Amino acid sequence: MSHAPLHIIESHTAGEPTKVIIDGGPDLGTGTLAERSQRLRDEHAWLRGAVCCEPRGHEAVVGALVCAPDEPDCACGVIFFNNVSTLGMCIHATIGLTVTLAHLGRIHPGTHRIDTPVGVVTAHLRSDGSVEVANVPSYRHAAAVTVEVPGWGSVRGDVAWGGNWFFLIADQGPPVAIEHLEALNRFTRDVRRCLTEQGITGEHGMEIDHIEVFGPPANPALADSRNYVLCPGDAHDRSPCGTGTSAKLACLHASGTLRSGQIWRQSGILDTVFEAALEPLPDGKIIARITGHAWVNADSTYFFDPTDPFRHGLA
Ligand code: PYC
Repeated sequence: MSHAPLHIIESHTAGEPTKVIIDGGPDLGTGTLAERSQRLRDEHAWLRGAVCCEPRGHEAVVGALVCAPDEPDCACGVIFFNNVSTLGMCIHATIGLTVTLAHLGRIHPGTHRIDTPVGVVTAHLRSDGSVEVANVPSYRHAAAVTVEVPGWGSVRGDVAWGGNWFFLIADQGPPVAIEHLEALNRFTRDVRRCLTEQGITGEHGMEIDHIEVFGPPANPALADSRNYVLCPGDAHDRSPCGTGTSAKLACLHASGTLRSGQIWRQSGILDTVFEAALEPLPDGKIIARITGHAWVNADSTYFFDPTDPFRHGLA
């Protein structure tokens, strides 16, 4: 099958790539963003192959398909995906999307509502180019859960929702530093496999598909913590992971460690930083506000020559 060309604006947020599909994406019909996201996942796998796999992409890329919103007063709707599936929410890509829409002249500094498969988020584009995203409500689902991981022993972590499901581990496993990427990847993949095997899930049996490990920051004057985040396609997040930072804030709130409005500076494996603060909700959940920068770095047209055997990516 061949397709119309895709118009894509590329950017990175704190080192993590986003490709925003502006034109040429599949028609997903109407319905909520969650319904359309399911349709994209089940019926249009070619898009994630074309955008997030070689030869055009790679496993760390997150795609963001711009759609009509379902909720009123939204600037747009968006469905996030990576090389293996769709994502509920993605904050680095929301920051990338906001900067991309500004680059195209479609939005200006100010606050914009964006419809996503897990609910409406708001993105505040500041005149200095930074973007603050107010995420969907985040919460800690379970504290100090132990999973047995052959070769690594008993690993303890919290289970939390930040727009995706996370298992958050502190001060266990390999050191959180770029020299230990391979070991961190092995450790977190083993943990995720064992969580599934041992029936440890998010609420309502939801799969925990992101694993987040925390260690000390490189420079305590610049960050409070450094993380490594394993994403569902087995790539690690190059940014500090906005949904992972939201999950972290939910845990810090639940343990009484971070107050409303207090700034948490989360650095990622590249030592880039997201600034974050929480706002408590009456039901014990929080709204996490995550601030970061993105830079537009390419404006591309993808062609689908029917004679190209890899036009839909190397699966
Ligand atoms: O920033 O939320 C995020 C994210 C999720 C997966 C990759 N980045």
